[in-house]
Amino acid sequence: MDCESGNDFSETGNSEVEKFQTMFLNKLTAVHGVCLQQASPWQQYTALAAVVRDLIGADWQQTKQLYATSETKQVYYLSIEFLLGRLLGSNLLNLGLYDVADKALSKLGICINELEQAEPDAGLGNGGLGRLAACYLDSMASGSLPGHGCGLRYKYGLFEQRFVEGMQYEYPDGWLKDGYAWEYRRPDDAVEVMFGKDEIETVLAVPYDVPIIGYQNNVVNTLRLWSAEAAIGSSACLIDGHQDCQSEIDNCNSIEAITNILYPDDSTYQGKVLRLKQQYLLVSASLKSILRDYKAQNRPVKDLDKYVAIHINDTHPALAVPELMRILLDEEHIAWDRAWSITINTLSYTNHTVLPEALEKWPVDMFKALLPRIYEIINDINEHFCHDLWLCYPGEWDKIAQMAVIADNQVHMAHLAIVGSHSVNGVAKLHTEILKTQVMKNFSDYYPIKFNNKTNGVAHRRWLIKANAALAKTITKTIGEDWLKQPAALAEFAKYADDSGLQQDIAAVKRTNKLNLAKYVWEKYDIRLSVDSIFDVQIKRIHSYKRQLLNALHIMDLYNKIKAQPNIDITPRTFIFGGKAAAGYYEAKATIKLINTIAGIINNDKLQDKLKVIFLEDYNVSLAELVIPAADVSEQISTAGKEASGTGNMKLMMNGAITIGTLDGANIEIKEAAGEDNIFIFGLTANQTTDFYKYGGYHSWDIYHSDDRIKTVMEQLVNGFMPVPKDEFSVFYSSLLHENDQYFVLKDFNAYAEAHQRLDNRFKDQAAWRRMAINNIAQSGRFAIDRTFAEYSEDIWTVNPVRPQEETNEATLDKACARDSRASILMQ
Ligand code: 26Q
Repeated sequence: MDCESGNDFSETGNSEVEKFQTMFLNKLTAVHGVCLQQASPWQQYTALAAVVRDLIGADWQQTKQLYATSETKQVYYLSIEFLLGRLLGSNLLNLGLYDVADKALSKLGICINELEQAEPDAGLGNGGLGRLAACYLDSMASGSLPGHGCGLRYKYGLFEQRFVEGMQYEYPDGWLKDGYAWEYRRPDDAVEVMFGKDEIETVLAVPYDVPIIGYQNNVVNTLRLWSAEAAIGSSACLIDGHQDCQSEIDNCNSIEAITNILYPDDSTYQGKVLRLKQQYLLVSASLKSILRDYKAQNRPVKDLDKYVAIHINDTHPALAVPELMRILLDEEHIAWDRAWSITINTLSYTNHTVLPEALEKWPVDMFKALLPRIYEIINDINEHFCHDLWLCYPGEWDKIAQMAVIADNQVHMAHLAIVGSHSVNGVAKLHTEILKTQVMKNFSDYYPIKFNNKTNGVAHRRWLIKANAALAKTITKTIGEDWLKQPAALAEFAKYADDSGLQQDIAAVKRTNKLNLAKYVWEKYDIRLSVDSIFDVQIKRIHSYKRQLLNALHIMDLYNKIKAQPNIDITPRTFIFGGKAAAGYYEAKATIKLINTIAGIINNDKLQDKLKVIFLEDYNVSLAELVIPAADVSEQISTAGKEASGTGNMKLMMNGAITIGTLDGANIEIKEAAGEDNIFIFGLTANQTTDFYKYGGYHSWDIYHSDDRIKTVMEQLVNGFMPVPKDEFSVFYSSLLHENDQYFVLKDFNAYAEAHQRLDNRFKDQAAWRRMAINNIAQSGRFAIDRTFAEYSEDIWTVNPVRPQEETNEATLDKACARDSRASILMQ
C-alpha cells in the first residue's frame, strides 16, 4: 500500500480545516502506527477522538482550576444511571468544530458519520431517568455551571436486544471491550469503601473521568464514574499462604462484580444485595471524593452546605443521607443537630415515579448485615423524625407509621430521601401535584415548602442541532442564531407558521429524514417503507402503563377495517416501535412478540401499501437520533396519572412531530404550549382514572360485550388468527378481561381510534399539518433542558455560573497543533 508520510504541521496552511486534518493524520500514526490508507474505521474513529481529547485538555485543566479557586458553590449530580449514547459528534458540535472536522475528513475521502458510528453507545441507563441525567450534564457544562456528575462505570451497559421469531432475547452489552475513548482512569483518586461488620470488606473504588464539554464556551466539566476493584494489599486480596490463590482470585472477582452490570429494570423494585452494594459504592465513593476536594479548598466542614449542593436522582443514591451523616458524626465529630442541618441543606431529591411497585424498600435484615453503621444512623434519623412527628400529630399512630423511615421491617428509601433533603421535586406539573396530593400527601402537609415542581427538559443541542442538522439550519435561516444558545427564542419561529416557503422547507427536511430512516430499515430488515406514509412512532421502554398494547390493538382494528373495505380512504401509515422490555417482565415481552407478529401479518398482506408495521431492534440513544427526526406522529398514550413526565414526547415535539396523547405527565404542558389545535388529545384524565381505582365503576367485560370492533380484536388474540402457539397471547386476554384492565386500554380504545381519525383527516391538509409542525417546534423551547436547569440552579441549588475566559476555535487549534508539533519534535 502506498502511504504518504504524516503531514508536518509546519507545511500546513492556516485554515482550521487544514490544521484539523494535520492533527488527525498525525494521530493516526501516533496512536495506531498506521497511515490513512491502512486505517480501519475504528482506528480512524479513535484517532479523531484523540484529536478531540487534545483539543479539550487545556480547557479541562482551566475549568478545574477555576472551580478549585472560585467562591461559587459546586453541584454534584448523583445518579445510578447516565445514558450518554455516543459522544464524538456531540463533543465536536459543542467544541464548535463539527463542520471543520466534517470538511477535513471529507477532503480525505472519509465520511464523518461513518466514524461516528464506530463509537459504541455508552448505555449506562435504562431509559428516561438515565437519559435525563446525561442531558443535565450537557446543560450544566453549557451553562458554565460548576456541575459534576457522579455515577458507576458498569462493565456491561443495558443489554443488547435481539429478536428471534419476534421474541426478545438479551445479550450482554460489552461496550468497553475495545477500550473507551472518552474515559480517563484516575487511580490516584481511588477511595476505599467499607462493607460489613465482623468481616469488613474493603472495596477500592477507582474513578474514571469523562469530560463533559459545554456548548462553545470553553467549559469542560467532569462525569466521574466509579469502578469497583479489589484493594491490592488489603486482606481481601492478599495471598498469605493460608488460602489458596484461586480463592483469592474468586474474592477479587466477587468485589469487581459490584460494578459489572447495570440492573436492566426500570420500574419494578427488586431487593438484591448487589444492588444495595452498588448504591452504597456510588454514594460512599462520591461523598469521599467530594469532601476531599472540598477540604483541599481549606474550608471548614461545617460550611459544606454553603459551597456544595448534592442532588439525588431518584432514591437510588438516597444513602447519601446516612452516609453524609456518618462522615460528619464519626469522622468530623460534629454533633447530631449540626450534622443533620448540614446534611439537609446540602441534599436535594428528585422523584421520578408514582408506581408503587417501583418504590424502593430494603429489608432491614439485609441492610443491617451489609451496612451496620449506616443502618444505625438511619435508625437514629427515624427516631428523631418520629419524635418530631409525635409532637406535631400526638396520638396519630397510623399517620406516623405511614411516614416512618423504617416500618414493617423495611427501610423506605423515598421517606429517607424526603426527610434528609431540603427540596423534593416532581418532574412535571401533574406528577408533582399527584405527589403532593396523593402519593406523598402526608409529607407534603408536614413539609409544604420542600415540595416543588421542575418539569423535565431535553438537550436541544443533541436532539435538535445535532440529530436534525437540516431542521436546525432551516430554523436559523428563518429566525437567526439566537435560539442556539437561548432555546426560548425558538418562539419566533411561530411567526412563520403560515409561510408557505417555510412550510415546504420543513416538509423537505422531514422527507429527507424519513428517507434516512427508510434506508436503515431497508438495509437492516429488507422492508421497504414509503416516505409518503405517515411515520407514526412509539419509542420507549415497554411497560403496561405506557400502553404499547393499545397501539397494537388499534393497528389490528385498522387492519380489520382495510380488509373489510379495501378501498377505504385512509392515509398510508407506517407504525414504528422501539424499546426494550425488562428481562423478567413477562407481559412486556409478550407485547413485543405481539407487535412483531402483527407486523408479520400486515407486512405480508397486500393492502395497497396502506399499512406497515416495524419494531426496530435494540432501541438506544443513537437509534433515537435517527428515528426522532423522521417522525410525523409521536405516540404518548400512557394511562393518565402514571407517566411521571416523559421526555421522548419533548424530543419528538422539538423535531416537528405531532403528539397523539393522553393528559398525562408533560403531555399536559405540551398541550398548553403548542395549543389545543396542534395536538391530538384523547382518553380518561388522571382524576377519572384515580376515581375508578378508588370507587370502582369500570368493568372491562361490559365494553368487550358491547363493542364489536373491540371484541373482534380481542378474539383475534386467542382464536388462532395469529400464527403462534395457542396460549401465546392469552396473557392479554387475562389482563384486559379477567383482571379488569388496570390500565384502561379498552376503556380508552374508542377515544384513541377517534383521535387517530382526526389526525388522519388533518394530515390530508398538508398546509395545516406543516403549520402544526412549525408551531410545535416553535413552542418546544420551554422543554429545552436549559430552562429546567436554570430553575434547579435558582430554586434548589442556589448556584451561579462561573465563566472561564473564552477562546476562539482558531486559537484552540493553534495551541493544540503547537503542542502536537512540539511533541513530535521531542519524539524525533
Ligand atoms: C430501582 C430499584 C431496583 C431496580 C431498578 C430500579 C430502577 C431503575 C431505573 C427504577 C427506576 C428506574 C428508572 C425510572 C425512569 O426512567 N423513570 C422515568 O424518568 C423520566 C425522567 O424524569 C420520566 O420522564 C419518566 O416519566 C419516568 O418514567
